[in-house]
Amino acid sequence: MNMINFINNLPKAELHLHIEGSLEPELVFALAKRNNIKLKYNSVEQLKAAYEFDCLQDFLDIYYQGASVLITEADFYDLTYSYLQKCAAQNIRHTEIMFDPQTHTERGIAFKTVINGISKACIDAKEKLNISSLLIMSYLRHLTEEDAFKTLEESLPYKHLITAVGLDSSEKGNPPSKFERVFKASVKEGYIPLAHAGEEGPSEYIWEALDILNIKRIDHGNNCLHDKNLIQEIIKRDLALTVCPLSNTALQVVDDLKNHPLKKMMDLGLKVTVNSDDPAYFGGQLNQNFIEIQKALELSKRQLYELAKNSFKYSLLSNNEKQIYL
Ligand code: ES4
Ligand code: ZN
Repeated sequence: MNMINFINNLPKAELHLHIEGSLEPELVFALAKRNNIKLKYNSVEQLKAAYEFDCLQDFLDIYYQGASVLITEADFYDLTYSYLQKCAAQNIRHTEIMFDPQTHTERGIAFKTVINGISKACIDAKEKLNISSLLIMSYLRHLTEEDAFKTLEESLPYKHLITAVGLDSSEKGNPPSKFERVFKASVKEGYIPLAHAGEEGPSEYIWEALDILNIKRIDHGNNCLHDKNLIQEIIKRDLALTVCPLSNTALQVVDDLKNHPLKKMMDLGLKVTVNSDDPAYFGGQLNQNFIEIQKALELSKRQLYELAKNSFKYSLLSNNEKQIYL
């Protein structure tokens, strides 16, 4: 079987996906029309032309703008169901979806509107597409800890729908230690702690995410490679890295896929998964990430299988649920 078919047929889980980052330009325009919102861009092509980024902040500015067309529960439902349909077409069997409530509550959209739309789409996708989903509520790290506490409070009536908390947005200058107390409170409520760390931020931020937030999985984690002791600690704790190849080149975290550290990470004994991060902005869904990184690094079928297996092994599913796939 050729590589592309092999990748397409591999059963996979996606563990690092921002639902707002799956918002395709076509849907931006459709929702703007439905909600009578005037966009700065005249066409899908014009909007797509703005997707050129020098760094994470460049991208975030456009990403928050894009999300402003999401108003009603139906908008969040359509966004999420459309992502899950794409999952079905790629043989993605399980997904752990991040959402940024503050991106919406800051604009006056109720927490309930966001969570109900997203979770109803997940329930329908389980029934109609046989894809399971878990939700990760991500705090925006450029906002204050107090703001994150407010979000935690708002989430409590919907606790049964949320598995984990995450930490995303502008990393530099916003270290994990800023969120020590809100993560402690989140864990007390039963949420599993996760965080973006070491995407643009230094290895010290990964140490903080481990030692202060006690995270159970590392989103990105690229910059652990500068610190041998940190690598050993991540291996010792058996924490997986959710690596996002096309995100890394789009945001210039890595200059070229041929220089991507994914294979080096695997060779060092780190547990790696492949993910799309914000597929509508970074040029490819999950399978495209697999296809391009396979080609750039000449990954073997055994390595691809390992990556796909890790995606289930390091998911937040219960051991019983995981057994179906391992
Ligand atoms: C993100 Cl790629 C990335 N990094 C940090 N925060 C984010 N939010 C959405 N995508
Ligand atoms: Zn991310």
